Amino acid sequence: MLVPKKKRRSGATPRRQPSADQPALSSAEQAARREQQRAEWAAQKRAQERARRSSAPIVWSVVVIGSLLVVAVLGGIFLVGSGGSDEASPTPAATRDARLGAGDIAKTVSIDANDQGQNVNPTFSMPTIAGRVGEIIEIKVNNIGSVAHNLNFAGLDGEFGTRDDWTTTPQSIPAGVSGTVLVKFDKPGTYPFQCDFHPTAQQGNLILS
Ligand SMILES: [Cu+2]
Repeated sequence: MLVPKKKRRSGATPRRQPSADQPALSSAEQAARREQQRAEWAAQKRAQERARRSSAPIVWSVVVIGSLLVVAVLGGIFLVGSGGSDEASPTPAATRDARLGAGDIAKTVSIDANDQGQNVNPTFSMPTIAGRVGEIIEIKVNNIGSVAHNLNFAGLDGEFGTRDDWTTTPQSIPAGVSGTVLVKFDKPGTYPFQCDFHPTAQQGNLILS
């Protein structure tokens, strides 16, 4: 059987070209050879098709994994850019209040905010803090409870929720996380603080002499 040339798959070239010094083949031999070649091309095409199909899921997996990696990397950059992950810094750095002036921290006090693990009886472990007038006091608030807490000073006006409050960073400390607030008062006195989420139960005083 003769296969017209134009019906052959474009781009496919016979593997064996008869060379000039080979004896001429009979038409039956030529036909047999063409038939064999055609079968080879068909087999080749099927093999390519199989390879393409079996590699498609792999290609998609690579694309999906690659996309996830890009998202993860960008997420990491975003976290670092927005102040670092919890691992890097359990206590986020507070923006320094201009009222603190240029002085150094004179004293650091650590307080636990607790709620018995059940949002019950919210307390500060140390409701009374003593200090000196004019010194910068750093108060670290460790939330060992089950819900968000914070620590907020009423400030010079003695009222909570006003502009002269001194509040932890973050303003809402999630369970298991620590926050920090720096305070400085230039007059002796008793300065009340509270947790804004439990203002009637969770209170304390800073007493400056
Ligand atoms: Cu609280």
